Amino acid sequence: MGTVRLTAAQALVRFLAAQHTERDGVERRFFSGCFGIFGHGNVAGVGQALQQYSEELTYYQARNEQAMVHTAAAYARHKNRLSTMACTSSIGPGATNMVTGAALATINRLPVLLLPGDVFASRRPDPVLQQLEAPHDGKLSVNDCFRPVSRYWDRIERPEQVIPAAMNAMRVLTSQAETGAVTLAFPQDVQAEAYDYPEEFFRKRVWRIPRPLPERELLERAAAMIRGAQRPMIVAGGGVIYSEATEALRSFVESTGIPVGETQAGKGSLPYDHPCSLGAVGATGTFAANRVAAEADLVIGVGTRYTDFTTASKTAFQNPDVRFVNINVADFDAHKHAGLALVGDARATLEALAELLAGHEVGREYREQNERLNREWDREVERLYTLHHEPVPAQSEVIGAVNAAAGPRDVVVCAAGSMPGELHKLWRTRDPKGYHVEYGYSCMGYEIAGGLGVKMADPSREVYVLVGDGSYLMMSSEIITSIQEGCKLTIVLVDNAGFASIGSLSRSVGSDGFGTHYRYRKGGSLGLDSEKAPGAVLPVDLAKNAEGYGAHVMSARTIPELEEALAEARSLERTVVIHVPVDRYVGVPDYGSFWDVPVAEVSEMEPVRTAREQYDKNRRAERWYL
Ligand SMILES: Cc1ncc(C[n+]2csc(CCOP(=O)(O)OP(=O)(O)O)c2C)c(N)n1
Ligand SMILES: [Mg+2]
Repeated sequence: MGTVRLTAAQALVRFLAAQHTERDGVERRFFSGCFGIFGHGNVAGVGQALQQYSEELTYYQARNEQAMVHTAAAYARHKNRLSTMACTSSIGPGATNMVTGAALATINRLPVLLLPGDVFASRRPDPVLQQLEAPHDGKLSVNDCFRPVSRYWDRIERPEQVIPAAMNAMRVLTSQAETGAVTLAFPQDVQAEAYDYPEEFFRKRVWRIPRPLPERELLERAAAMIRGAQRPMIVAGGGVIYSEATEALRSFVESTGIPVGETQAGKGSLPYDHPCSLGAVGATGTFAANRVAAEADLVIGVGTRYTDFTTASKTAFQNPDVRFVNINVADFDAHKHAGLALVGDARATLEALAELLAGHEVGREYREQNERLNREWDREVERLYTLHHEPVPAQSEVIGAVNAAAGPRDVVVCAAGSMPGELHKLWRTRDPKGYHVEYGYSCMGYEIAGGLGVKMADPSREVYVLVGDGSYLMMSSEIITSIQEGCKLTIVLVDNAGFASIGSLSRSVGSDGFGTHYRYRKGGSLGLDSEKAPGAVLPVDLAKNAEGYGAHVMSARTIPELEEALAEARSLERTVVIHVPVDRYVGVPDYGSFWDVPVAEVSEMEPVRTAREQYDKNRRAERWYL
């Protein structure tokens, strides 16, 4: 085969355009486009290549490099990791802006390809604008920051290195066990250098996404453990959804009667009203799931990393004899809590287990208890949806109104603040892709950028972004991208003049909401929860801000006004922002759960000492699962 003379950047872009994945006989392109913000570190290299091959790989503009990585990660999540986007940045600040996005993608196990520009490989004009000089290390650049937050990291120092770097990038991005951010640091001189690339490099490539199965003997041991358990429960994580295992899970639990608690990434594994659904489990869990978890003698984790929110900091499972069986495509997760490790694809493994368990069912009493808990929980949701709190509503009522306005296939997107915990408990999910809360990194500022990624992944669904005022202030500029690309979002901006979440956490550690209010300084203080006459709330008008970006903006002071605005929003084509004030002090209760946040061991402040005493008591329930 012949060769073709291209720059390193042209070669990489042409390669990306030719990559595909295939699972269950369905094939699709792996890279749906490339986000980028240009500077001297990529305009003449990757930028030129994207222009030259704009028919093969669509270029998207973003406002902020961190945000574009969030958009790519959200896109990949909605596509069950079978497709994603690439992101190109200049050198220096453009590159390091992507580090947070990389961490988010890697922690959530979502594939994104990052192409930060890098300083000259030749080093001739050093130090170039924005170059970090390290007296002790000639090879170091700011892009070394990506190493711990990438699943594969490489620096392309010669044009021919594009070939092994690109192939390794694809291996990792398409591996369901390994995937995360992949960073190919791309020196600005090398991007523009030419090489005779083999034609073969650019042929269409289809990366098969397999459905591996654990050994038969391990499956049989797992089946025996399930048969022997009196009170088994399933913890459904994101792996259930990425593997498209929700139907397999449903039939597994319908035949066995085993109830299901869901993690944040796993919410939607069962519809909320399925009789085997206990809803959210763990620190932000329902009383239904948490009661069952406390007594469970066998926990079957499916596609879960068991974060501290899922295990309530290892207090959720209190049965002294509790054992774990973990179905996970990643060996690392399958072995957690000394579980029987079923390393395999969630769907294939559940199907294989179901066969081995044919005819097996949990006891009738246990099944009925769980069905009853499901109904009781839904009554609690209804209560919290209809608090009629005045003069401004509670956040749970806002969730209720948005849930009622959303169609069954529509998607709710969120990431940080008090909203994720409340959504985890209260959102009635009806579709496996209907719930998109980024809670691996819980990154303020993800919400709008992430919502954009979801909308790009599936324009047929309405996307409801629920965002707090704190998160909105951190990063809302992708509203502009959503308008530029005609990707309509319905953004519900929940305003409580600061951090309700951290405010309440602050009170629980004895700190009176210190540093969590958006208020004028008065008497030396920025506002405390107990203060009788704090400084006034800052005169920030977030609705006007959104209007300035070009969004269609509505304000709602009551739930009926919110319902009206949501109804109007459905018929609009442009991104909508609905600004709603809520009462920061009316939260959704915890239901027998704990989250380990250490309280100061010594303090001059009496409330801190009291909080520490309580903390020491609560922490006694933490255990090892060995
Ligand atoms: C980038 C980032 N910085 C800090 C935090 C810690 N944090 C979590 S929630 C929160 C406050 C969020 O405020 P807002 O969006 O208004 O939501 P609310 O707590 O009021 O519901 C903070 C500071 C975080 N999760 N992400
Ligand atoms: Mg807030």
